[in-house]
Amino acid sequence: MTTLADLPLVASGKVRDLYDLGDRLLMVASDRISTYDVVHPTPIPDKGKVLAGLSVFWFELTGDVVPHHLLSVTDGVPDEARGRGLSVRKLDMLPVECVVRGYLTGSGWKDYQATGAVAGITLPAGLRDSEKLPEPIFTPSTKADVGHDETIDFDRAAEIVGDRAVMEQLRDLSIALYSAAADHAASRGVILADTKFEFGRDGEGVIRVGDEVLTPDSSRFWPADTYEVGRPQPSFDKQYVRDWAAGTGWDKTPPAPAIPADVVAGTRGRYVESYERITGQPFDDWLARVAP
Ligand code: Q0Z
Repeated sequence: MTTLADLPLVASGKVRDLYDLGDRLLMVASDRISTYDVVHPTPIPDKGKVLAGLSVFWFELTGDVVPHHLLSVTDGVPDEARGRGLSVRKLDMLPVECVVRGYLTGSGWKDYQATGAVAGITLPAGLRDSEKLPEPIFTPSTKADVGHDETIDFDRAAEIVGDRAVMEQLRDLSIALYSAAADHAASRGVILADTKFEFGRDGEGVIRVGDEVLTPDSSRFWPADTYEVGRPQPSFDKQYVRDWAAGTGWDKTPPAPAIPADVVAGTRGRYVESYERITGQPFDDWLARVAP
Protein backbone atom coordinates (compact mmCIF):
# COMPACT_ATOMS: atom_id res chain seq x y z
CA MET A 1 0.00 0.00 0.00
CA THR A 2 1.32 3.43 -0.96
CA THR A 3 0.81 6.43 1.27
CA LEU A 4 1.51 10.08 0.49
CA ALA A 5 4.58 9.96 2.75
CA ASP A 6 6.13 7.33 0.40
CA LEU A 7 5.82 9.55 -2.70
CA PRO A 8 8.44 12.09 -3.78
CA LEU A 9 7.12 15.61 -3.15
CA VAL A 10 7.60 17.75 -6.28
CA ALA A 11 6.13 21.02 -5.05
CA SER A 12 4.14 22.31 -2.14
CA GLY A 13 1.86 25.33 -2.28
CA LYS A 14 0.02 27.15 0.48
CA VAL A 15 -2.96 24.82 0.22
CA ARG A 16 -1.99 21.91 -2.08
CA ASP A 17 0.83 19.52 -2.79
CA LEU A 18 2.24 17.86 -5.88
CA TYR A 19 3.79 14.35 -5.87
CA ASP A 20 5.66 12.28 -8.44
CA LEU A 21 3.94 9.06 -9.56
CA GLY A 22 6.69 8.23 -12.08
CA ASP A 23 5.00 8.67 -15.45
CA ARG A 24 2.37 11.00 -13.94
CA LEU A 25 1.88 13.52 -11.15
CA LEU A 26 -0.46 13.42 -8.18
CA MET A 27 -2.02 16.77 -7.30
CA VAL A 28 -3.50 16.79 -3.81
CA ALA A 29 -5.79 19.53 -2.53
CA SER A 30 -5.47 19.93 1.24
CA ASP A 31 -8.04 21.15 3.76
CA ARG A 32 -5.81 24.15 4.52
CA ILE A 33 -7.39 27.59 4.12
CA SER A 34 -5.79 31.00 3.72
CA THR A 35 -7.26 34.43 4.23
CA TYR A 36 -5.38 37.58 3.24
CA ASP A 37 -2.70 35.20 1.83
CA VAL A 38 -1.93 33.66 5.23
CA VAL A 39 -2.72 30.00 5.97
CA HIS A 40 -4.65 29.32 9.18
CA PRO A 41 -3.53 26.52 11.52
CA THR A 42 -7.06 25.04 11.48
CA PRO A 43 -8.17 22.89 8.50
CA ILE A 44 -11.64 23.04 6.95
CA PRO A 45 -12.84 19.41 6.70
CA ASP A 46 -13.66 18.37 3.10
CA LYS A 47 -12.38 21.60 1.55
CA GLY A 48 -9.79 19.63 -0.46
CA LYS A 49 -12.47 17.21 -1.69
CA VAL A 50 -14.76 20.07 -2.71
CA LEU A 51 -11.99 21.75 -4.69
CA ALA A 52 -10.83 18.53 -6.37
CA GLY A 53 -14.43 17.58 -7.18
CA LEU A 54 -15.10 21.00 -8.68
CA SER A 55 -11.94 20.83 -10.82
CA VAL A 56 -13.00 17.43 -12.14
CA PHE A 57 -16.51 18.73 -12.89
CA TRP A 58 -15.06 21.58 -14.96
CA PHE A 59 -12.42 19.43 -16.72
CA GLU A 60 -15.20 17.08 -17.80
CA LEU A 61 -17.60 19.89 -18.77
CA THR A 62 -15.03 21.69 -20.93
CA GLY A 63 -12.86 18.78 -22.11
CA ASP A 64 -14.27 18.93 -25.64
CA VAL A 65 -13.26 22.59 -25.95
CA VAL A 66 -9.91 22.64 -24.18
CA PRO A 67 -7.64 19.61 -23.54
CA HIS A 68 -6.74 19.12 -19.86
CA HIS A 69 -4.21 17.21 -17.78
CA LEU A 70 -6.61 15.01 -15.76
CA LEU A 71 -6.03 11.26 -16.18
CA SER A 72 -7.80 9.62 -13.25
CA VAL A 73 -9.39 10.29 -9.87
CA THR A 74 -8.49 6.78 -8.64
CA ASP A 75 -5.43 5.32 -10.43
CA GLY A 76 -2.33 5.99 -8.34
CA VAL A 77 -4.29 7.95 -5.73
CA PRO A 78 -3.51 6.63 -2.23
CA ASP A 79 -6.55 5.93 -0.03
CA GLU A 80 -5.70 8.83 2.28
CA ALA A 81 -5.89 11.23 -0.69
CA ARG A 82 -9.02 9.76 -2.31
CA GLY A 83 -11.38 12.55 -3.29
CA ARG A 84 -8.64 15.18 -2.93
CA GLY A 85 -6.03 13.70 -5.24
CA LEU A 86 -5.99 13.85 -9.03
CA SER A 87 -3.60 11.86 -11.16
CA VAL A 88 -2.52 14.10 -14.01
CA ARG A 89 -0.27 14.16 -17.08
CA LYS A 90 3.17 15.66 -16.66
CA LEU A 91 3.28 18.88 -18.62
CA ASP A 92 5.96 21.41 -19.47
CA MET A 93 4.30 24.34 -17.76
CA LEU A 94 4.24 27.71 -19.50
CA PRO A 95 5.59 30.53 -17.32
CA VAL A 96 2.58 32.87 -17.21
CA GLU A 97 -0.69 32.90 -15.31
CA CYS A 98 -3.69 33.21 -17.61
CA VAL A 99 -6.32 35.39 -15.93
CA VAL A 100 -9.73 36.14 -17.44
CA ARG A 101 -11.97 38.83 -15.99
CA GLY A 102 -15.65 39.19 -16.79
CA TYR A 103 -16.24 41.68 -13.95
CA LEU A 104 -14.15 44.51 -12.54
CA THR A 105 -12.97 43.57 -9.06
CA GLY A 106 -9.89 42.99 -6.93
CA SER A 107 -6.61 44.13 -8.48
CA GLY A 108 -8.39 44.77 -11.80
CA TRP A 109 -10.65 47.33 -10.14
CA LYS A 110 -7.61 48.91 -8.40
CA ASP A 111 -5.64 49.15 -11.66
CA TYR A 112 -8.66 50.56 -13.52
CA GLN A 113 -9.21 53.27 -10.89
CA ALA A 114 -5.54 54.26 -11.10
CA THR A 115 -5.08 54.13 -14.90
CA GLY A 116 -8.37 53.42 -16.71
CA ALA A 117 -6.81 50.20 -18.02
CA VAL A 118 -6.10 46.62 -16.93
CA ALA A 119 -3.16 44.69 -18.40
CA GLY A 120 -2.79 47.35 -21.09
CA ILE A 121 -6.46 47.09 -22.11
CA THR A 122 -8.19 50.47 -21.90
CA LEU A 123 -11.72 50.10 -20.59
CA PRO A 124 -14.74 52.41 -20.94
CA ALA A 125 -14.79 55.36 -18.52
CA GLY A 126 -17.15 55.38 -15.54
CA LEU A 127 -17.16 51.68 -14.65
CA ARG A 128 -18.01 50.91 -11.02
CA ASP A 129 -16.73 48.36 -8.47
CA SER A 130 -17.78 44.79 -9.46
CA GLU A 131 -19.33 45.95 -12.76
CA LYS A 132 -19.72 43.50 -15.64
CA LEU A 133 -17.28 44.23 -18.47
CA PRO A 134 -18.54 44.70 -22.04
CA GLU A 135 -16.72 41.43 -22.82
CA PRO A 136 -14.33 39.18 -20.86
CA ILE A 137 -10.73 40.40 -20.94
CA PHE A 138 -7.48 38.42 -20.80
CA THR A 139 -5.13 39.89 -18.17
CA PRO A 140 -2.05 37.64 -17.86
CA SER A 141 0.28 37.83 -14.90
CA THR A 142 3.75 36.74 -13.92
CA LYS A 143 4.26 33.60 -11.85
CA ALA A 144 5.99 35.09 -8.85
CA ASP A 145 8.07 32.60 -6.80
CA VAL A 146 7.50 34.71 -3.72
CA GLY A 147 4.99 37.50 -3.17
CA HIS A 148 2.20 38.51 -5.48
CA ASP A 149 1.73 37.80 -9.16
CA GLU A 150 1.99 41.00 -11.17
CA THR A 151 -0.41 41.82 -14.01
CA ILE A 152 1.36 42.29 -17.35
CA ASP A 153 0.19 43.24 -20.81
CA PHE A 154 -0.15 40.75 -23.65
CA ASP A 155 3.11 41.77 -25.32
CA ARG A 156 5.10 41.23 -22.12
CA ALA A 157 3.44 37.84 -21.63
CA ALA A 158 4.36 36.90 -25.22
CA GLU A 159 7.98 37.88 -24.50
CA ILE A 160 8.08 35.74 -21.37
CA VAL A 161 6.59 32.75 -23.21
CA GLY A 162 8.89 33.43 -26.15
CA ASP A 163 6.28 32.75 -28.82
CA ARG A 164 3.47 35.14 -29.74
CA ALA A 165 1.39 32.46 -31.49
CA VAL A 166 1.50 30.29 -28.35
CA MET A 167 0.42 33.28 -26.27
CA GLU A 168 -2.49 33.90 -28.64
CA GLN A 169 -3.49 30.26 -28.17
CA LEU A 170 -3.35 30.64 -24.38
CA ARG A 171 -5.55 33.72 -24.59
CA ASP A 172 -8.08 32.02 -26.85
CA LEU A 173 -8.19 28.84 -24.73
CA SER A 174 -8.54 30.93 -21.56
CA ILE A 175 -11.44 32.98 -22.94
CA ALA A 176 -13.13 29.81 -24.25
CA LEU A 177 -12.84 28.15 -20.82
CA TYR A 178 -14.06 31.24 -18.99
CA SER A 179 -17.02 31.70 -21.33
CA ALA A 180 -18.14 28.06 -21.10
CA ALA A 181 -17.81 28.10 -17.31
CA ALA A 182 -19.49 31.49 -16.88
CA ASP A 183 -22.44 30.32 -19.00
CA HIS A 184 -22.81 27.17 -16.92
CA ALA A 185 -22.45 29.07 -13.64
CA ALA A 186 -25.08 31.61 -14.76
CA SER A 187 -27.51 28.76 -15.41
CA ARG A 188 -27.02 27.78 -11.77
CA GLY A 189 -27.49 31.31 -10.37
CA VAL A 190 -23.77 31.94 -9.90
CA ILE A 191 -21.61 34.69 -11.36
CA LEU A 192 -18.06 33.73 -12.34
CA ALA A 193 -16.38 37.10 -11.87
CA ASP A 194 -12.84 36.08 -12.79
CA THR A 195 -10.50 33.12 -12.83
CA LYS A 196 -6.91 32.04 -13.38
CA PHE A 197 -5.58 29.16 -15.50
CA GLU A 198 -2.19 27.55 -15.96
CA PHE A 199 -1.28 25.74 -19.15
CA GLY A 200 1.48 23.40 -20.26
CA ARG A 201 2.57 21.26 -23.20
CA ASP A 202 2.24 17.48 -23.15
CA GLY A 203 4.72 15.03 -24.72
CA GLU A 204 3.12 15.55 -28.14
CA GLY A 205 3.30 19.34 -27.92
CA VAL A 206 -0.43 19.71 -27.28
CA ILE A 207 -1.29 22.62 -25.00
CA ARG A 208 -3.41 21.47 -22.06
CA VAL A 209 -4.88 23.30 -19.09
CA GLY A 210 -3.27 22.07 -15.89
CA ASP A 211 -3.43 22.69 -12.19
CA GLU A 212 -6.83 23.15 -10.57
CA VAL A 213 -9.51 24.95 -12.56
CA LEU A 214 -12.47 27.11 -11.67
CA THR A 215 -12.35 26.47 -7.93
CA PRO A 216 -13.04 29.09 -5.24
CA ASP A 217 -9.25 29.24 -4.68
CA SER A 218 -8.54 30.18 -8.32
CA SER A 219 -11.72 32.14 -9.08
CA ARG A 220 -14.28 34.53 -7.69
CA PHE A 221 -17.82 33.10 -7.60
CA TRP A 222 -20.66 35.39 -6.53
CA PRO A 223 -24.26 34.44 -5.81
CA ALA A 224 -26.28 36.13 -8.58
CA ASP A 225 -29.28 36.90 -6.37
CA THR A 226 -27.39 39.30 -4.07
CA TYR A 227 -25.09 40.84 -6.70
CA GLU A 228 -25.05 44.63 -6.60
CA VAL A 229 -22.79 46.80 -8.70
CA GLY A 230 -20.92 49.61 -6.93
CA ARG A 231 -19.62 47.63 -3.96
CA PRO A 232 -17.30 44.70 -3.33
CA GLN A 233 -19.16 41.35 -3.39
CA PRO A 234 -18.87 38.96 -0.43
CA SER A 235 -16.80 35.87 -1.15
CA PHE A 236 -19.00 32.76 -1.38
CA ASP A 237 -16.61 30.56 0.58
CA LYS A 238 -14.25 32.58 2.76
CA GLN A 239 -16.44 35.42 3.98
CA TYR A 240 -17.27 33.57 7.20
CA VAL A 241 -13.59 33.29 8.07
CA ARG A 242 -12.74 36.82 6.93
CA ASP A 243 -15.58 38.40 8.92
CA TRP A 244 -14.67 36.40 12.01
CA ALA A 245 -10.93 37.19 11.56
CA ALA A 246 -11.65 40.93 11.17
CA GLY A 247 -13.64 40.83 14.42
CA THR A 248 -10.71 39.30 16.34
CA GLY A 249 -8.50 42.29 15.57
CA TRP A 250 -5.95 40.08 13.75
CA ASP A 251 -3.70 42.39 11.70
CA LYS A 252 -3.47 39.98 8.71
CA THR A 253 0.23 39.27 9.24
CA PRO A 254 1.47 35.75 10.10
CA PRO A 255 0.71 33.77 12.12
CA ALA A 256 -2.99 33.47 11.29
CA PRO A 257 -5.22 32.66 14.26
CA ALA A 258 -6.86 29.27 14.89
CA ILE A 259 -10.46 29.17 13.65
CA PRO A 260 -13.22 28.34 16.17
CA ALA A 261 -15.43 25.28 15.61
CA ASP A 262 -18.59 27.19 14.64
CA VAL A 263 -16.71 29.17 11.98
CA VAL A 264 -15.10 25.95 10.69
CA ALA A 265 -18.51 24.29 10.42
CA GLY A 266 -20.08 27.30 8.70
CA THR A 267 -17.19 27.51 6.23
CA ARG A 268 -17.31 23.79 5.44
CA GLY A 269 -21.04 24.21 4.76
CA ARG A 270 -20.34 27.06 2.37
CA TYR A 271 -17.78 24.98 0.44
CA VAL A 272 -20.14 22.01 0.15
CA GLU A 273 -22.95 24.36 -0.86
CA SER A 274 -20.76 25.93 -3.54
CA TYR A 275 -20.01 22.44 -4.96
CA GLU A 276 -23.71 21.58 -5.08
CA ARG A 277 -24.82 24.96 -6.37
CA ILE A 278 -22.27 24.95 -9.19
CA THR A 279 -22.42 21.30 -10.24
CA GLY A 280 -26.11 20.68 -9.54
CA GLN A 281 -25.06 17.36 -7.98
CA PRO A 282 -24.97 16.19 -4.35
CA PHE A 283 -21.49 16.36 -2.81
CA ASP A 284 -22.10 12.79 -1.60
CA ASP A 285 -22.06 11.67 -5.26
CA TRP A 286 -18.47 12.89 -5.54
CA LEU A 287 -17.54 11.06 -2.32
CA ALA A 288 -19.18 7.87 -3.65
CA ARG A 289 -17.39 8.14 -7.01
CA VAL A 290 -13.95 8.25 -5.36
CA ALA A 291 -14.59 5.90 -2.41
CA PRO A 292 -11.83 3.26 -2.21
C1 Q0Z B 1 1.78 22.57 -11.23
C2 Q0Z B 1 1.62 23.59 -8.06
C3 Q0Z B 1 0.53 22.02 -6.60
C4 Q0Z B 1 2.35 23.29 -5.77
C5 Q0Z B 1 3.93 22.30 -11.34
N1 Q0Z B 1 0.41 18.70 -14.93
C6 Q0Z B 1 1.53 19.34 -14.46
N2 Q0Z B 1 2.72 19.07 -15.02
C7 Q0Z B 1 3.82 19.67 -14.58
N3 Q0Z B 1 3.82 20.55 -13.57
C8 Q0Z B 1 2.66 20.89 -12.97
C9 Q0Z B 1 1.47 20.27 -13.41
CL1 Q0Z B 1 -0.05 20.63 -12.73
C10 Q0Z B 1 2.75 21.88 -11.90
N4 Q0Z B 1 2.37 23.37 -10.33
C11 Q0Z B 1 1.74 24.28 -9.39
C12 Q0Z B 1 0.64 22.65 -7.83
C13 Q0Z B 1 1.37 22.35 -5.57
C14 Q0Z B 1 2.47 23.91 -7.02
F1 Q0Z B 1 -0.41 21.08 -6.41
N5 Q0Z B 1 3.68 23.22 -10.38
